[in-house]
Amino acid sequence: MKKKVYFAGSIRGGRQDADLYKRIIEYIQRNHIVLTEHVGDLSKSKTEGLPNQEVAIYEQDTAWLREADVVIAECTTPSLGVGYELAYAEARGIPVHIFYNKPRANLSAMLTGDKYFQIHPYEREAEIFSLLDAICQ
Ligand code: 6K6
Repeated sequence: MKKKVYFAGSIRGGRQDADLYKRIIEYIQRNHIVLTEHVGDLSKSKTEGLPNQEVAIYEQDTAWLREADVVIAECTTPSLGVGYELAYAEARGIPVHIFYNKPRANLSAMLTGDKYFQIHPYEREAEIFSLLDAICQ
């Protein structure tokens, strides 16, 4: 069955991994629905120019989180917004999978120490895709 996936990745925290986010999103989209396509491609954002854009972003993203079957986060680039989303998902019992590039990132103990989160350190990008196959069956 198609899953609704909330993909979380850094926006204001820094866009150095944006191309990786795009590849992950496109991979998931082969069989499932990604609610947050704009995280991989900022030109796909639909909140641009709305009055109270920041409030609109918060309202839309938290509504999508409540709707999601699973949250998949790429956390190599630290992001306050992603950290907030992970805690929001945990509070609502939504499964959360966190990926990070082990040689590049020193993930926060607030994530690695929280047994709720399923954490996947990786060294090569290909590892992400085989794990995604198992998560999004
Ligand atoms: C314009 C173009 C693309 O995005 C925009 C407007 N900004 C956002 N739109 C939608 N979601 C956002 C936006 N800014 C942050 N988020 C959410 O927080 C995303 O779901 C990301 O997973 C996360 C990133 O947080 P920051 O703190 O790195 O910005």
